[in-house]
Amino acid sequence: MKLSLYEVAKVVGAKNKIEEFSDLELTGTEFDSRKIKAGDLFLPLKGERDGHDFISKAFENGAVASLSEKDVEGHPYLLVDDVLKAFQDLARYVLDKTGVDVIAVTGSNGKTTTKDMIASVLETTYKTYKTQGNYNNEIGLPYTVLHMPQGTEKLVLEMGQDHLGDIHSLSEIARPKISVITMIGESHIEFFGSREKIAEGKMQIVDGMKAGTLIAPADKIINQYLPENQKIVRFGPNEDIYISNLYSHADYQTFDLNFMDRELTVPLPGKFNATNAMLAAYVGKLEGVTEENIKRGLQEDLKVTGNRTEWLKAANGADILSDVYNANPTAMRLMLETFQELENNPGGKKAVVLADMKELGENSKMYHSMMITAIDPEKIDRLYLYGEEMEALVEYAKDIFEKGHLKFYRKDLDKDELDDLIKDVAEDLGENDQILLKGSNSMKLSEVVKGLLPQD
Ligand code: IGM
Repeated sequence: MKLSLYEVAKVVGAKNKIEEFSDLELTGTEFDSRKIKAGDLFLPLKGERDGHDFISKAFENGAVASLSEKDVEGHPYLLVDDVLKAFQDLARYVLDKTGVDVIAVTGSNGKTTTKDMIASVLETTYKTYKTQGNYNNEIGLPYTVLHMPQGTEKLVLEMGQDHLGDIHSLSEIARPKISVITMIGESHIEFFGSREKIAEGKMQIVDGMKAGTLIAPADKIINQYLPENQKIVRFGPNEDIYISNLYSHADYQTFDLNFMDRELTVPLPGKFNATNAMLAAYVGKLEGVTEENIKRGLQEDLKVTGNRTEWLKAANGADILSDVYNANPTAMRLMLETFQELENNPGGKKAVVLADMKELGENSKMYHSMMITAIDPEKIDRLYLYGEEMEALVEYAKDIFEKGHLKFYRKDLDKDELDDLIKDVAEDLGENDQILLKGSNSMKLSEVVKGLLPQD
């Protein structure tokens, strides 16, 4: 949506004299200076490095203004105490101003597929936008809001939780009209301590809702946290909404729903995808989508997010955490931390494959070598590094990994050892192991993942 500098200044409570600058139209917002386009507002967030160090880079790349926690020379800026908070306030403002309907989705597994299915159903009838990739945290959610196209009527937002309270803040920003909890699982139980706490965290999805609808599993664990001022719809056998006559095929499911006349088909494997589709169909009903369109949205038009972080099963049973489509230092560090915190599978070890992060500019080698501070050899049994930039990390990693536990593969003008990497990773991987792969798309780590998956 179109925002002007003065308008944003008001929303974020800019503390500097903005009258010094003339008002101007902002075309977009970015926190990664590599992505800045002419006319954008830059948001210097804290990651591996402090975004404030990149303000001049952002202006070079065409930014017309920046938020900032300190004074900026020679360019329009808005002085605030906390850039992240300002960014979130701005997202809240945009939601108010546009009046878009927000559908929020959380759950341990299946939230991404469910989000995609809901968006696919709504898209048949409304101008719809949804969370891209894994942009489901305190930065990703406001980013999604600020990137929704002009005229969006329905916004489907994924909400992730690493810690108790995360979903509370996200719900306060998003103020959902409909909230969907796909399941109460066990992910990040190491931070939460118990499934109760996970349930409590998920249920905070209603904290920002006025009068709306909560769709939640029949799982008793959430009963103690149910809100009083919302319409509540539970799903499961003999509940408010449920599946019957389910026929599960290798790559599609057919089933009936107690609130629809037609039989439905989803072109995805796994019974849980019938449940995800039921949730999407129900949201469609609530929003006035016809049965015909619901069916079409789930069956013909369904596109599920492929390019994101995903857990996959290797042919030998090992767990693969694949995040092979883009990379920046912050995201790589977060992923390493998350992966290392996971409990090992019984009798299993952990392996990590890291490939070059592209377009990091003149300090690229430094960013790569700094990853050493995010790697704990007590937790990682084998480290595979691949690419010219990653070679900078080898220098440091070889001091902390024993011989044979660190392997380097070249990719430069003269040589590409991708095939050796694929072969070694597959050979070394035990059936109880967990393996993380991360790097920029152009490094083709997707080929390594492919080499581990069951061949069809
Ligand atoms: O984990 S994230 O990717 N995230 C995004 C939002 O949705 C959920 C997932 C993430 C987060 Cl949580 C926070 C930040 Cl601050 C990513 C970032 C992020 O983009 N960090 C970045 C950097 C750091 N540290 S982007 C980036 C850097 C690009 N920058 C280098 C440092 C490029 C650059 C290189 C050289 C130059 O001269 C100028 C720019």
